[in-house]
Amino acid sequence: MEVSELLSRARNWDKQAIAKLISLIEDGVELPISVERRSHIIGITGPPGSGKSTLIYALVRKLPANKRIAVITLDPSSPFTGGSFMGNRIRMQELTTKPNVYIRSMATRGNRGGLNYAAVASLDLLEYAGADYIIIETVGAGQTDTDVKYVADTILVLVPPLSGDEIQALKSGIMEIGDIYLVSKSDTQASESVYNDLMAMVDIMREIKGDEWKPMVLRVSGLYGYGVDELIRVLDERFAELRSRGKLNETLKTRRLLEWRLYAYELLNKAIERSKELSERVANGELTPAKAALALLGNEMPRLDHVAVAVKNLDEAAEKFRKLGLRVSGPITIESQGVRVMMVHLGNTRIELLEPLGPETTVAKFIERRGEGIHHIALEVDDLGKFMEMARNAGLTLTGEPTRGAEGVVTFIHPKSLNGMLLELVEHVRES
Ligand SMILES: Nc1nc2c(ncn2[C@@H]2O[C@H](COP(=O)(O)OP(=O)(O)O)[C@@H](O)[C@H]2O)c(=O)[nH]1
Ligand SMILES: [Mg+2]
Repeated sequence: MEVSELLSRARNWDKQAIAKLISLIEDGVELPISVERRSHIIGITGPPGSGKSTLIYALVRKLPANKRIAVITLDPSSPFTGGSFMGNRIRMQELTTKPNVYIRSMATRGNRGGLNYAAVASLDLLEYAGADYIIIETVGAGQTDTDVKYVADTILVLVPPLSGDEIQALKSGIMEIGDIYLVSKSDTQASESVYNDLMAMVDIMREIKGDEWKPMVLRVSGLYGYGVDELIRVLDERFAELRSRGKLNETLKTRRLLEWRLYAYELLNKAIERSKELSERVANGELTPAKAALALLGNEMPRLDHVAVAVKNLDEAAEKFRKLGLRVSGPITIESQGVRVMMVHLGNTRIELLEPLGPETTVAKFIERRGEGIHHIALEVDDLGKFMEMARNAGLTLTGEPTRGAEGVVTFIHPKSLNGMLLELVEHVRES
């Protein structure tokens, strides 16, 4: 089935279509979706065994049957999908047969933050499919597992009955990110002191963080359903408020950024795995780790920095490239070289458009002599001094000492000494 057909089915909450599309996302396919915020995205985090899955079960059962509910669990031991062998697993799996409930367990692939690219990209799809609630279960095990804050409108942190020391340990990481702290397993005796501890913690944090930060502390028992109605009421109220204050789109921005970052991580990881030759050269000490990292990103030196084209009318030329769907930046004027410049951005290099500032400039004379066309090509080198020395040793003529350009230091190799090619050498100034 075509992606477009699947998408229109997903729009009607066809769970099979949603499942297929998420599998495509997991294969790295980017779906043509533009997101409009509509779902309350609720992150549920807490240490393993704190009762997250059980609470989700209780929540989903109590949410109205006319609401579309999606659950994404990044918990490898999720009882919803058969990952664990606990007694109530069968009962919990029954949720998946409800037509309004879609549950998906996803691999974390060892990524930081518990979330991976596919999980984040799936939010776009689920929102497009009209989910009213999207619940994400992440295993909050430490400081780095907090990416969920970039996608969730509301974060629930579950704190099970713990000793004082254990609570101290929790505070260092996930205790910072909660919107609502839930004392889980509140059917047990030990939960009372946790409640008091959390209230005290929230008071202290509020003093530090100011009034903007007003987390709540509630008691719940997923197992017996205590406090779940109250939690739903609080969640719905909060969502209405976030929506009316325009906060949903702020989360969308941080979500896009996270999705981008996670996709890049995955590409990078794959590239590292594939780069047998590079890794050998690093291991042997042939290539420094830093240079190899640049090479991995397609920035092995020297690289083609740009191809420069002399044009009579810069704006007209730029317009043609824009019409080809390319991004054009500039113009900037470089008096010392007598040109006005725009850059056309390509994958890993650029086309530089040069318009002469006046009839006496070298570019004007070039156009007069040879017409419009390729004027020079530019190589980026990582050590200009060293490269110039190699050029001199090779008998090539440099046009002069390096000068400061817009992006770094540059010099040229004269075309008479290099088969008619004017070769610019540039060393970019990189932020260190
Ligand atoms: N007494 C009690 N036990 C609970 C409650 N919620 C979960 N549990 C138990 O705690 C264990 C871990 O629960 P689970 O929901 O899988 O935790 P998760 O790892 O955070 O998802 C299971 O044995 C549950 O039966 C609760 O509200 N009260
Ligand atoms: Mg769980």
